[in-house]
Amino acid sequence: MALATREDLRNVAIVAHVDHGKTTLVDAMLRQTNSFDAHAEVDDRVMDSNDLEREKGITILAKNTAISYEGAHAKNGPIVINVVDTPGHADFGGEVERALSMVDGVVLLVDASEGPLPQTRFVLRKALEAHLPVILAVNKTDRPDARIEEVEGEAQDLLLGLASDLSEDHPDIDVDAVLDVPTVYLSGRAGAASHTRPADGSLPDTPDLEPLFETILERVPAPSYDDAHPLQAHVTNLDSSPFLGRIALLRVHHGWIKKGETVAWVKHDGSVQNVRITELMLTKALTRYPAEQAGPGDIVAIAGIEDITIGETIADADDVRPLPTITVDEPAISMTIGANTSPLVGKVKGHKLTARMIKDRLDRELIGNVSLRVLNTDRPDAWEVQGRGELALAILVENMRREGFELTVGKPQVVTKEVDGKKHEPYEHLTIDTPEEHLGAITQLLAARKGRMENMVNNGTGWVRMEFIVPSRGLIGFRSEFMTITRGTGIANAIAHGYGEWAGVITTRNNGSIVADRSGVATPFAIMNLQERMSFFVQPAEEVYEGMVIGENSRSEDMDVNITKEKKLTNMRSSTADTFESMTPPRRLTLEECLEFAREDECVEVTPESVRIRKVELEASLRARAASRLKNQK
Ligand SMILES: Nc1nc2c(ncn2[C@@H]2O[C@H](COP(=O)(O)OP(=O)(O)OP(=O)(O)O)[C@@H](O)[C@H]2O)c(=O)[nH]1
Ligand SMILES: [Mg+2]
Repeated sequence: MALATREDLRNVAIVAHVDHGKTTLVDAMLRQTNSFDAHAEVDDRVMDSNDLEREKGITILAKNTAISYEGAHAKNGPIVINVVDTPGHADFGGEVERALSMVDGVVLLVDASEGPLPQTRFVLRKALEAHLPVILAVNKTDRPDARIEEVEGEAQDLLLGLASDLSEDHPDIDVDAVLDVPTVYLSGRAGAASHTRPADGSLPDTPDLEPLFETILERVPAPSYDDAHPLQAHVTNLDSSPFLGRIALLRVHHGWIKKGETVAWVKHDGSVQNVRITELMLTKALTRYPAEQAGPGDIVAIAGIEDITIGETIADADDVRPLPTITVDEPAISMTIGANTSPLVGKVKGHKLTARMIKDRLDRELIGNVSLRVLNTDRPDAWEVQGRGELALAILVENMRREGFELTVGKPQVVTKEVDGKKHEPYEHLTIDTPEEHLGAITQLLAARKGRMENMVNNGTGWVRMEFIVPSRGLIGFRSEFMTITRGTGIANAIAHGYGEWAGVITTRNNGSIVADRSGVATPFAIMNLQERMSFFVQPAEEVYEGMVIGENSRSEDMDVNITKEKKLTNMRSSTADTFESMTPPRRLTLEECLEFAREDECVEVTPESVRIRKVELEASLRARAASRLKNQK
C-alpha cells in the first residue's frame, strides 16, 4: 500500500500547562501570516472567544484555526497549517485528548521560568501515547526570572521519564524517536523565536516566528493517506451556529468528502445512516468559508446532521469503515444539579425553571463534552453530573446561569469506586510553589486534608516546590484557603493520580454557618448587632429565607439568627448615616467560592441574578432533628 501525502498541509496542536502562553502564541502565528484583514481590530488571545474564557483569561474549549504559511520555508507554494489551541487547565483535559485526534504533531510549550508542571506531563504523555512527534518550545524567554537552560533540562528529564514509563506498557513506542525532540526558544508575546538559546530574560534572536514555522514544517509530517481507501473522517469537535444548527468538525483521514454527496454516518451504537452533506466549510483564520470538497488531512466543518456527536465516523456510503471511538479519562468529581427549590424561585420572569428544561440542557452538554456524565438520582428534578474537576462543573453551572436557568447545585463530591470490596477514591498529584515562609502552614493544611508529601525542593531562591499526593476530596475548597495562607503568592497545580483507598474523614472548613431563621429582609440593625461575631454574605435590604446561609460564624458550630430584626423606635434620633459607616461590607462569594464553602448539609441556589448558599433542609426544626439523629448514631 503506497501512501500519498498532502505536502500543502500540516495539522498541529499547541499543548502546555495552564498559562504557559498557548493562546498568545497562536495570536502571533495568525498575525505574522497576515491572517487577519488589514484593517481588522484584533484583540489579544483571539482564540479565547467565548465570554467565560475572556473573563477568566483561560482557554476552556479546544479550537482550531487555519493559517496559510507563505514564508521562506514554504518551498513549493503556500502551506496551510491547521493549529489547534488547547486548554491547559487539568479540568479540561478531555478537550486536549480530543484535540490530539485531529493533528499529526504537537508543539509543547514550557514556561521558561515555571518549567514543566503537572499538566505538561499529562499532555506530553497523551501526545506520546498517540505517537505524535513533539516539538519542545521553551516559551517566555523574556521573563526576568527565566531560567532557560534549567527548564530545558527539566523538560528533557520529563521526556526521558515518560518514555521509559511508556515503553513498559506500550512496547511499540520507539524510545529513541521520542527522545529526538527539537527545541525552539520563543517569546510568543513578542512573536520572536530562535534555534539557539537566548540569555535568560532576553528575546530570541529572530524577530519573527520563522524558526518555529521551519521546525513545524520539518517535524510535523504532512498528512498521509491511502489513495485507494474509501472516505473515512472522524468527528473530533462540535460547534453550532444560529443559521446552520449543529456543526461537526471532522478530521478527514482518507478519501474526499464533497458538498451535496451522500455519505454514511456511523453512530456510537454501531448503526449506520445515510446523510447528505448540505454544508461543507473549511477554516481560514477565525472564519469558516464554504468549500466544494475536502481531502485527507483536512479539518472540515459540516452542518445539517442534528444528532451527530464526537467520536463518530463519516464514511463512504458504499464502503463503510468505522474509526475507533475517542476515549477520555474518567470523571473524578460529581455534583447534583437540579431545579431551584428555594422560596425565592422564579422571582424574575422568563427564567428557565423546569426540570424538563434542565434535563434537556444537560443532555445537550453531553453531546459536546466527552468528559462529562449525567446520571439519574432518586429525585425526578435533580441529576448527578460527573466531570473531571470542580472548575469544569462550575463552568457548566455558570454557563447555564447566564443562559437564564435557576438551579440548585449540590456540594461537589468525589466519584468513588469499589475495588476488591473496598471503597476507593480519586487522588491527585499536587505541585506547590510557595515562598519559604509559608511552608509550615501549607504542610499543616495538607496534612489535615490527608495529603502525603512526596518531594520537596528548596532551590535557595527563597521559594520551595513541594509535591503531594492528596485525595481529590481534600482539594475541594483547598484553593481559597491556600490563597489566604500564601497571600495570593503561592501556585498550586493538581493533576489526576488514579484511585486509591478511601482516606477517611477530612474536615475542611473550621467555621460554622450563620443561617437565617425566618424569611424577610435583612436589616442594618440586625447586621450591626451581629457583625462582631461573624462575617456576612448579605447586605441590608436583601431578601433572605429560613435556612439560607447568610454568613460565616467565627466559631465552629452553625447558628440560626434573626437577620430581619428592626430597631425598636425610641424618642432618640439616630442618624442612619452613622449606622452605615460602621458596617463592614458583605463578603460576596463567587459561584466557585460558594461551592467550596458549602458543607455536606448545604447546597447552592443559582439564578441569573444571584448565588446563595442554603441548607438542604430549610426548616430549622427538621434540621435540628436530623442533627440530633446523627449525633445519636455516632
Ligand atoms: N513574559 C511573557 N509573558 C507571556 C508570553 N506569552 C504569554 N504571556 C502571558 O502569559 C499569560 C497566559 O497567556 P495565555 O496565552 O492565555 O496562556 P495559555 O497557555 O493559552 O493559557 P490557558 O489556555 O488558560 O492554559 C498572559 O498573561 C500572557 O500575557 C511571553 O512570551 N512572555
Ligand atoms: Mg489558552
